[in-house]
Amino acid sequence: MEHLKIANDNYVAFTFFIGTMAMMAASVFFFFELSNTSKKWRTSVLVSGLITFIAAVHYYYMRGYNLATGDSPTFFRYVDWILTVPLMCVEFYLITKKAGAKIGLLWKLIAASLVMLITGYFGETIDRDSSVLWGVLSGAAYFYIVYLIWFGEVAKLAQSAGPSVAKATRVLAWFVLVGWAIYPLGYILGTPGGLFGIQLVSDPAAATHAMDIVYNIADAINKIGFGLVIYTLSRNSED
Ligand SMILES: *C/C=C(C)/C=C/C=C(C)/C=C/C1=C(C)CCCC1(C)C
Repeated sequence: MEHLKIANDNYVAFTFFIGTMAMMAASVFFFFELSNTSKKWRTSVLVSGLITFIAAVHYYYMRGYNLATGDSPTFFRYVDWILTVPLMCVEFYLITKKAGAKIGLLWKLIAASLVMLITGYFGETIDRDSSVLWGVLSGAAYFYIVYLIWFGEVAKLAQSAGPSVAKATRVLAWFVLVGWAIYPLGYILGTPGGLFGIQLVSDPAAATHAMDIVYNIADAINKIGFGLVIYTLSRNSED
């Protein structure tokens, strides 16, 4: 059997390894902290741990797949997102529930995130030739989520949920607006021939590598950072 070695300048493999460890460490942290989290916030912190745990398992596989084949593990990537992004919607629902969030809001967020991810998957795999169209559809669903969180129901409920929930929602809203916007950048980088006439990396292999590095960085920021905001809320909230 051929021995697999990671070249020192293989930043793709490096970010897959560090991503795996970071997701594992974050999961252990969130799970162990559950026992000294107040009852009111326990489900929210548990969901934070589930998000990083699901990602840890996928990163473990993605890292192996990438090392063995040199390819981008698009399939595992999207399976991971399809599970973890709806769980992030659950977090918004849970923290605004005390202010009267209805289950319908959760379904709206989940439906929009599924549209965003399924169209993105089509653009990256099945229908590469129309990646611009799929990217635009995905972007529309993304902006709908941003709208709900910044100006729509989530924003309104957070305002009436007390100062600590309002503050945490504001920080999470920034994650969605800025942190999640890193993903379309990865998509543009990885699209052959570029997107909207933007071609940042012309060599196809280099473009895929750039895309994976961008996605890996975005996942670490968004999954661990998001969880830490919830964790901080669980410690600070006096209401
Ligand atoms: C933990 C994983 C997260 C938070 C993943 C988020 C993914 C996105 C916000 C992806 C968005 C995309 C677009 C807005 C357009 C291009 C296609 C996608 C799927 C990369």
